[in-house]
Amino acid sequence: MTIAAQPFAFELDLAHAALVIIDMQRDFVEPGGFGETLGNDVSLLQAIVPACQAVLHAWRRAGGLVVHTREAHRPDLSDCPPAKRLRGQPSLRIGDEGPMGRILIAGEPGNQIIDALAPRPGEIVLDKPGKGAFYATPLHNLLQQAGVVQLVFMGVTTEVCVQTSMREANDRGYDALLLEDCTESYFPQFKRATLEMVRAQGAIVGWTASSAALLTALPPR
Ligand code: C5J
Repeated sequence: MTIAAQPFAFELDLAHAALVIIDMQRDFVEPGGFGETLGNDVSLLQAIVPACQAVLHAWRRAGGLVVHTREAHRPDLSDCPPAKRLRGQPSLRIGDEGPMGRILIAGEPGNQIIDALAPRPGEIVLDKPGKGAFYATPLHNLLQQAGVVQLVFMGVTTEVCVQTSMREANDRGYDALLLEDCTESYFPQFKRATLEMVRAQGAIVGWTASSAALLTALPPR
C-alpha cells in the first residue's frame, strides 16, 4: 500500500505494521481535566478525535495491530523520578489530587483513554512512566514478537509524547509515520515545528501524512 506522505511516499505493509495511539487520556483531552486546569485549550485536542476514530475503525476493519498508551505512574510514585514530578506546574503535580482523580496515576478516572477511542479486547494497552512509549515498557518486545517493523502514530501531544515515541522508534529501527490531523498540541506552533522536524533531511525521524491518505490506501474488509 502506497501512502502519499512527506517527504516521500510511505510503503505500508499492514501485516508488519501497528497503529500506536499515544496518550488520548481524559486528563489531557477532556474539558475539566488536568490539561484544562493548567490553562490549556483542550478544544484543540478534541478536534482530532473524529479523525482518530475514523483511522482506528478502518485499521481494525483491515485487521491491523493496535497499541494504546497512557502516561501513567504507579500510585506510590515509585516509577516517577523526583526530577519529573518537581518540574511540573507547582499548582498541580503528578500524584496530586486533580479534578478527575490523582494526576497521571494509573487507574484514576482522568487516566482512562477517552470513550471514543476506548481499547477493545486483544489490543495492547501500555502504561508508560516516561514521555516515550518505549521507555520502561515492554513495547519493543511485543512488537518484535508480532513481527512489526512499521508504526503509524496518532495522539497527543505532538511535540512531547508523540515526538519522543517516534524518536525512540526510529532509534530501534522502525519506520514511523505520523498522521498530521490525528495529532495535536496545546501549542500550534510546536505541532507545526514537530511535523517539519520529523520529515526533515529525508525523513530523519519519519514520515507525515494526512489521515485521508491512509484511509484511501487501507483495504476495506
Ligand atoms: C504527553 C505531556 N502525553 N505533554 N504528555 O505528551 O506531558
